[in-house]
Amino acid sequence: MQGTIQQNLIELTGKPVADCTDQELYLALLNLVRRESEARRTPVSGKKLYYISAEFLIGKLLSNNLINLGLYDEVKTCLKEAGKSLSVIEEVEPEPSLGNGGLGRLASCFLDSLATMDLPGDGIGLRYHFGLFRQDLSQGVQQEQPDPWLTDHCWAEPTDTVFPVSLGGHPVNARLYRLAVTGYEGRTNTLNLFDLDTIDESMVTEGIRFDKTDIEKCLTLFLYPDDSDEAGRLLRIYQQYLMVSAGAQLILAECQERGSNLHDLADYAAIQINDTHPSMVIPELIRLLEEKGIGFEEAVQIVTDTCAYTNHTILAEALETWPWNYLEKVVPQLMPIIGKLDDLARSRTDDRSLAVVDDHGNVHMAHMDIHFTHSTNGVAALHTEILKNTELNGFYRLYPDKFNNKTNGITFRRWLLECNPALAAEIETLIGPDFKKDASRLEQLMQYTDAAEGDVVVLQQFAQIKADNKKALASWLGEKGIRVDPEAMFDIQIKRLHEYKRQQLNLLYLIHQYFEIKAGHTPAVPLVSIFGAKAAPAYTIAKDIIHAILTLSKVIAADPEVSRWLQVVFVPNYNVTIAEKLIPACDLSEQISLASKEASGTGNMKFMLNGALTLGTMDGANVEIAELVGKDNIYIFGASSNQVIHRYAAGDYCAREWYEADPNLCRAIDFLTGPEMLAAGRSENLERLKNELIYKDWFQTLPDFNAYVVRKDQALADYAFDPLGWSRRALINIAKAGYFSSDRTIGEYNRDIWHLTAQH
Ligand code: 26Y
Repeated sequence: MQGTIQQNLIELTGKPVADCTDQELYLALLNLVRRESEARRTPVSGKKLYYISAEFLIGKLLSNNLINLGLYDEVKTCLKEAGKSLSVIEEVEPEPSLGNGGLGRLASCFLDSLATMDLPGDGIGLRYHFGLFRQDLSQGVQQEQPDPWLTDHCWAEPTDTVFPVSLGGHPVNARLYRLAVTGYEGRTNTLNLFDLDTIDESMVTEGIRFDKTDIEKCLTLFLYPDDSDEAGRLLRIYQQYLMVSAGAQLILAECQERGSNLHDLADYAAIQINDTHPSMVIPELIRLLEEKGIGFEEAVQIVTDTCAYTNHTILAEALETWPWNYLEKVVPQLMPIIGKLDDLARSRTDDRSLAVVDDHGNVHMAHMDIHFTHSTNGVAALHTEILKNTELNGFYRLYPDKFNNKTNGITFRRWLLECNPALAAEIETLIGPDFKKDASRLEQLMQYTDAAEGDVVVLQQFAQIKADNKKALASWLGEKGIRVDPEAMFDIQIKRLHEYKRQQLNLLYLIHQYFEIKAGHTPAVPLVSIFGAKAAPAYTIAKDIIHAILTLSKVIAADPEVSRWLQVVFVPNYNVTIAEKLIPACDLSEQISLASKEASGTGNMKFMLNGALTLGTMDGANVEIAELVGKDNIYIFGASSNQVIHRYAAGDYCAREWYEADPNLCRAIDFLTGPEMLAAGRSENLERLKNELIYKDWFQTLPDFNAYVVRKDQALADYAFDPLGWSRRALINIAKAGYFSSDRTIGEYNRDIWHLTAQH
């Protein structure tokens, strides 16, 4: 950068920093970051990765980019000297909600690591105008509102590049928008987002309703528009095809420019398919290669060599299948190719359950991925084993060499340096700065935990940082009218609302605790239980769970006898920005999915890195966390994945029996429709949830209830009676978190699948 930050800001705004508004400073900083990140763009030679994903949950970018470009400290100081504050200026920046959860955030962490490691790797996705939705809880139930982020000044910049895409036989133009992805002391890559010029935001009325049939006007308004009707499902296929067709054209154009003759595409491009949402890129690439004169069989080989697939779930309902006639409406040009791929797949195996098109005419996107890419990976060790041994066992037997594990990771730049600067500074004081680029160095912190007591002064220092972060969170909540006691234990469950993640188990514990307090059995320490979660708009039970938590929160707040000991907080509109405030302030991290159902989880990693202890089941990456920290430094409970899988196979799970056999459980469930709850909430929602738990409970909450209560009470007692021991165990968690850096994950993808060379 030429000149000082101050000189640059004066040049960009035309006035002294002290005279600028926050809006003006935000814009100036955005432009400064753009200039600096452009300077770090270098032409790519050879192979480049394209990470195609329906979601990129990027979060706010200003601070992140300033950190990565090495400008953060200087900017902060310069602003401070002029009486300005970077965190206040950041409030001006809207958070793009271009994702809904783990998969989208993972994609963003990966882009950060790629650029940091000087690897050429770009994202391909869609430029949704209103992202997912903004969650409003003011009426005691979730209501969805549009969440606009495309202000006049935003990070994604339009280009003159457009690609023709045929949607249902009708031509449209996909315009390319580019967003710079800066690496920490690394190269600048690009997130490519496609959109149509014809989108009409004014179509959206009454929350997030719009006419789903006017494709050219509505296509990219929202991520995952409600697919409870046919128009919604068709719209999702239209979205996916816009993304992959424009993306495939971009990839081929770039590779040809870099010297590819397309026969050698796999030497110029690696394409990672993030779950099944971009799977149509396979037939689309084949179609485009055929158009350029390459024969079908060779095209299939080229695409197989170029593409790889990541699976993020074993939930049957999340494995996409599309009826043949839907696809025929949206992408008639792909149908002959999908038909030929089906023939080819059938020629490789007699097992009909592995077909691309099943006997009912449904196209199985994951099956197409596994047959016609060279790599299929799960996202945590346990998840990959379950894929190989059960869900995808037939495929594993057919293609054992394609299967591999890539345990997820998170970028430590955002999830430590940015969100918890005090902790990062303390770590740097103790072990130096190298952990920022080599997370395995965190292991050096183990020296301060060695003795039974650990290094008391250091542990107290860490405890103080946690206490300060909790105060900061309490004051942020206070501004929203929510008063919490920062001396209490902060227990946090933040993630999408889904029955398998079992927010309802946490809810039942809180009701149980309510009864115990009423009976004079107060907990070892006051507890603040914090939730954040969005429910899919058409997911009734998920919305009922939100309603029940909100109602319980009201009941407790109105009861001084209980609220001295227990507070329940539901933070509305949970997003990346809010996660960055909550995670550094957490004592106990809730990772309580039904074992075998959470592919990995990545919030669990963010919490441990920030010195929280985990209360969790042996599921997803919790298993690897437990292995690393040891069983004394994590609270594990509940049925194992094997037990769960057997219970499903036996098909004899009966929730009602558990409900009737356990008086505590019965009392907690009945409370949902007791007079206190009914006075504060809606009977329809509460009754439905109660019935769901007693008569269905598909995700087996009830069998784990008792073990959960015991383990959680143990955690409260340990926290209350052995604070130094708690700090020591928290520090062990930090020291062992290095494995979960997305730099490690990306290194493994590159070693085993992509084979890119670093280029600065
Ligand atoms: C088909 C559809 C509506 C759909 C949309 C989004 C299906 C799935 C998803 C998102 C899935 C997702 O976020 N999966 C999560 O991916 C994380 C990153 O690998 C995992 O850590 C987490 O366990 C998994 O639930």
